[in-house]
Amino acid sequence: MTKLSPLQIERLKYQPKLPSSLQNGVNSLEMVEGSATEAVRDREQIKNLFANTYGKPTVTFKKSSSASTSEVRNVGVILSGGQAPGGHNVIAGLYDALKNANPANKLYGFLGGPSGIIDGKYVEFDDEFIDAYRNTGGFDIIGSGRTKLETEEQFEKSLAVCKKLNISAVVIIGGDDSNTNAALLAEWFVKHNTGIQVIGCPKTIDGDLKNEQIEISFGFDTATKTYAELIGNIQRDANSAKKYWHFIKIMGRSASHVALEAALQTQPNITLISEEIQEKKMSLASIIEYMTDIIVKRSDKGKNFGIAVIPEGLIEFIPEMGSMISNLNDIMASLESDPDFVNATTIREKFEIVENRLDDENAKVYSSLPALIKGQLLADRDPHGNVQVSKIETEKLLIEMISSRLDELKSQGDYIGKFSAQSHFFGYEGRCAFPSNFDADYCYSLGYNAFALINFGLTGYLSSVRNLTQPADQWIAGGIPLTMMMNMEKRHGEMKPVIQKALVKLDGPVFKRLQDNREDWAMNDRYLFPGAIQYFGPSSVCDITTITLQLERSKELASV
Ligand code: FBP
Repeated sequence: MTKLSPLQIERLKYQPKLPSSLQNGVNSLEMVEGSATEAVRDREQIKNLFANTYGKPTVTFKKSSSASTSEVRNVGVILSGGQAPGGHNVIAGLYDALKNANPANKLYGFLGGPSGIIDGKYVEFDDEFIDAYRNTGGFDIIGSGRTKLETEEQFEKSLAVCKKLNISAVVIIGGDDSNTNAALLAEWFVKHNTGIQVIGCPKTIDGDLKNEQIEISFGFDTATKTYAELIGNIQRDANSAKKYWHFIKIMGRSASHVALEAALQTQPNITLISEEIQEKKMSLASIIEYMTDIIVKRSDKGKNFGIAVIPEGLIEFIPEMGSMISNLNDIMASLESDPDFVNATTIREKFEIVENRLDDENAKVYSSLPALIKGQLLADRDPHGNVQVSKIETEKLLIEMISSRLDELKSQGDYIGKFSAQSHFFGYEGRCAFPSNFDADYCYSLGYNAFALINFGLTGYLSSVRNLTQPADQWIAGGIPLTMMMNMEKRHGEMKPVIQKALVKLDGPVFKRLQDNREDWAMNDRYLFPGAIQYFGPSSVCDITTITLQLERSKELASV
């Protein structure tokens, strides 16, 4: 028998909370339709591409006094993209709702992400299987993957697998790219009269799959609390030893929500926010100046230590870097099939070939970088054509450049301090933590609600649970048409329909909290030590959501 940790044993007993509307099961629900919807941008193009699923209304669920019966349904579920705490609970909620609706219903899990539905690799869930994973972190129940579901051949293969298993609905648990896949698959299934529905669930620790209808993606709560615990621990160490500057890169592929939230929970000396850097058009040199200035001023006060939080996606937001990376992305495909590049015997030869292919200004930027970073920028793109920013050691780039700048200042007599830096990257540490109570409840509700959407015959919808800063029984369950969140963006050099990413709003209350405090936090050590996530104890400690969600929701409520 598998040995379980004491916390694992306790968490298996946790009963996640549901919105009151869902508490009597999906057969006792009424669906209320909102008005027809439109895409966020590029409406005509999105409408043409999604002729069968575009413009549907938002929906919410209400408890109904009468109970209906529900026909037998087989459903397939896919975990897609990066791990996020709570994924297992989405599946557990889906399973419980489906069995509650009709015990003859079956739930299949496709293995290894979207490729599972294409290749027909699956498992069938039963009580024992699901019970072993309740309230646990990770995606290991069925695994995940980043295959992009978009070709005719992939759709046909998926259809054949669904037909074989008599599956009439597929739930895709993923981020913006994976839910774009969900929208494409939903449209294809309707267009080909397959009768198969597709429902998405908003997942990503990055917190960038959100909009007016989706308050937050699941996993953000647990991941940010985990990083905040680690940053807090390092702050205590730094404040004890008083000899290191810690440069901490925090995950979040593009938007800086994770770094911002972790910073608000811990109050480090420096926090960079990519969106601000882009907005102010700050060059790499000006970022170095900004950070160096704080380091020198702290040193003048006898503080040769500190904490700098750096968002993972920073490099793409620095204007000259972003332009160079986008140029590099466009030439990557041709480079990969270029014999000179492929057969180059030294990395320096590769750098030279790249510099010759890039536009002049971009070539200058590329050649100015340390070899370590130049090499990392050539690593494989992800299946969506993005640079894998988690592999680019921006924290080390900053340390190296700041060190050189401090040496210059020292030689001019403008700095007499000591700079000794440690680099960290917190990302994978937070993606599979035991879900916080918030994520355990939210995920279970999202999964449960996904089956309600299926039961009402909807397709091309994202499971939505709102009013999240209130106790769970007051949460509002419903669905949002996926096309409502879409616009056209360039991917692999081509314009494609994609779900719009939510970046940090520089005029929003969350960034403002940092802006109002950062000068104070830079010089005075206002470190907070959040400690580990608490699963048991007073609700004010265990069930509390992120500062981001609280500030965004209170602004939203104030404007109603
Ligand atoms: P998703 O958007 O798929 O949830 O993944 C987000 C993320 O965790 C990013 O924060 C990070 O840049 C990336 O995944 C890392 O991907 P990988 O797991 O492939 O290394």
